[in-house]
Amino acid sequence: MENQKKRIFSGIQPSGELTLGSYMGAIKSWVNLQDQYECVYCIVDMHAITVRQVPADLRRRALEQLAQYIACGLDPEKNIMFIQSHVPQHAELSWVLSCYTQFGELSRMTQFKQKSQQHADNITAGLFTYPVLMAADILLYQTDLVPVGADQKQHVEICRDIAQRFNGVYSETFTLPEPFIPKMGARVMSLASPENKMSKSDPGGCVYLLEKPEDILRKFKKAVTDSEAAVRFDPAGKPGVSNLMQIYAAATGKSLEDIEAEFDGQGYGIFKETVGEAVVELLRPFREETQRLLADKAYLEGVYRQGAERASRIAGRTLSKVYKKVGFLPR
Ligand code: ATP
Ligand code: LTN
Repeated sequence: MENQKKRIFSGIQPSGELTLGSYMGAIKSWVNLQDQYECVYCIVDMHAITVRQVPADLRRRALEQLAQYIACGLDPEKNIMFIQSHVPQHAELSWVLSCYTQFGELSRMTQFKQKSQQHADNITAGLFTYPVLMAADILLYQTDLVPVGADQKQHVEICRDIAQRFNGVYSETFTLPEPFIPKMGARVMSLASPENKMSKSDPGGCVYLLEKPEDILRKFKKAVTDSEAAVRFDPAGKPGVSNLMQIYAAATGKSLEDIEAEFDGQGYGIFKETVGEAVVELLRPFREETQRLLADKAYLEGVYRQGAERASRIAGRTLSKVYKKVGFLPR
């Protein structure tokens, strides 16, 4: 450890534009945690190629995502920010860990089942072993806490299982990480079909962080609700309204009770408009800052180069330990 602070690791795939879901489920916690922890935030481009990507888009999005991390309030001086493919230890540890992971446990991963349905014509070995690479990401940095949305909990759990198994076969090697899932915004649902998670591959139901205010407002106006016309929190009975309440709570810091009181006796029209405006205001400074940062490529390149150097120093130490323990002859 470089110092006494506990360590955080998290990452997002540059496989599409960032959404309000990834902001509320993950990045918002990253920003809040950056002072108390030593944080490592990654752009996981190697995970992104588990489904087919257009090379030029992948490159552009990796840089845009870095700008967006910074625009959301992550300080590149305080945090290590880097691109996964720049630090070769991720692929190297992933191979070793794949030899300590059971076929059966990977077969149970919900994300694999979902993605292999969505990409039925291209179910690759990489899609299957995705959680092993994610475990390598986390374990290389002796991570204590992994801030993610609720959908990633299962992947953090398998990472713990792999680490525990490895520690048990050899000796204490990896810190066991805990997931950190926010209370509000852990699972932002689609505005168009609130029984599904808001996902970047569903443009109608999702709000992109860089989207224009008028488009955001239009999506909230069209958000699916129900016929009761009462703003009341009931995720099972009223998924659309409950989702909007959670988004509003996460955007403004208000409690669910306060929100029920605020819209008591009012129709959905004003409610949806108010939530949309709160989101527009939340995202406005972020959009402007991202555009400013993207105009300065040299600065962004400096950030990711320095990030990769700092990351690979830490990752190198863990990988050396692992190679020694499994019995590889030193070069
Ligand atoms: P895809 O839809 O292509 O699977 P995604 O949007 O689910 O992608 P990422 O953008 O890689 O996935 O997710 C990044 C982080 O944001 C993860 O920590 C994930 O848990 C979180 N996240 C993504 N979508 C949501 C959501 N709708 N609600 C809460 N958190 C989310
Ligand atoms: N699987 C995650 C992305 C991811 C990640 C990680 C998250 C890859 N490696 C390590 C936390 C820690 C997802 O968002 N879909």
